[in-house]
Amino acid sequence: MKHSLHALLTLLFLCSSCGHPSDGGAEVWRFAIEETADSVQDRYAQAFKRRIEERLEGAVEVKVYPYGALGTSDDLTEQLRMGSLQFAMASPGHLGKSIPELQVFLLHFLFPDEDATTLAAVRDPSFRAVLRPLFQDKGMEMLSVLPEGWMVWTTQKEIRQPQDFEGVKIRTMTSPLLLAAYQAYGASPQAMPYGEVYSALQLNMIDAQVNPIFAIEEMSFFEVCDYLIQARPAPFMTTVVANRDFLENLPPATRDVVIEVIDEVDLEISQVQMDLNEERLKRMLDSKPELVVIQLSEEERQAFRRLSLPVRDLFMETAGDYGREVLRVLEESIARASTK
Ligand code: 6CS
Repeated sequence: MKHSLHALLTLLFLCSSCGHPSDGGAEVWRFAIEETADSVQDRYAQAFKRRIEERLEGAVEVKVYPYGALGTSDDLTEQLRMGSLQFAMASPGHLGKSIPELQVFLLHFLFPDEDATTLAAVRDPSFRAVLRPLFQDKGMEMLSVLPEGWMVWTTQKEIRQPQDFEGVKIRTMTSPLLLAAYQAYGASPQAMPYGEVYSALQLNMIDAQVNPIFAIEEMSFFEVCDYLIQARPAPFMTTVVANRDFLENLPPATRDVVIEVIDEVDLEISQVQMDLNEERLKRMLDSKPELVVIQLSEEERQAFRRLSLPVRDLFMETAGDYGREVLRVLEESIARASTK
């Protein structure tokens, strides 16, 4: 209800011309991201903007809205569905509340260690095909799936085994499966929007949170923690989405340009993402050398992996037959990608 009101007010505020030029100037396409300037999502959206504007020769201007400008991730999804945004990033960590099958991306120890294999699996046409109807049913078109780097725990204490999580209040994104994932380790997870995490850590309302390295730096979470724990439970994933009616109603040649540009940006972004994560880790350690970085050993990871397996059953229960199919196709895509 609160989100609907927020979306409606934003729609009225933004949508005086709903993307169409009123003065013969460029048509405006609005692209909202769930992260701040110079994040992985921002680099993606800026590359999309540059190429679209160039390719469509000034007929279109892409406006990129960073996190906070238009509300939380849930607000962005709602605005996209209502048509006040044409493009947005929508992460399964939040979108899984309304599309439970997407929580497949949140399962721990499902994706392989090799980034290239994960990338090939999420690009596999059969996996994309099984995901697409889930978005279409909600008025969206899924254009891409994007890994943004391994999830890292930021904590106040050393965590090497599940018992160390006992009593730790860890913030997760808002999809319910994430609560189950951390409850399985014995932690006390709490879901909240991205924008509230820093102050919750600062005020000791939570002790820990989980995000990829670049995000820990961009949101300054490292300032309010002592440890970065690299257990590689799952990569952070997002999806790039468009309003379905908007995309369907584009002239075919323009729609082809959008698809071409998405393919091109997809190819560039994996290296950008890896570089950003590496660079931001250095930056954090330069500004806070006492930060302790711990890489769990394979044996230590196995203890978490064992506890994570029953959460797959919970996923299958809550995501139903179609969710089981999504998991099956993803596992096949991972297996295919691993043999390449
Ligand atoms: O933790 C979150 O809520 C957010 N984390 C990242 C890296 N991107 C967007 C998402 O909303």
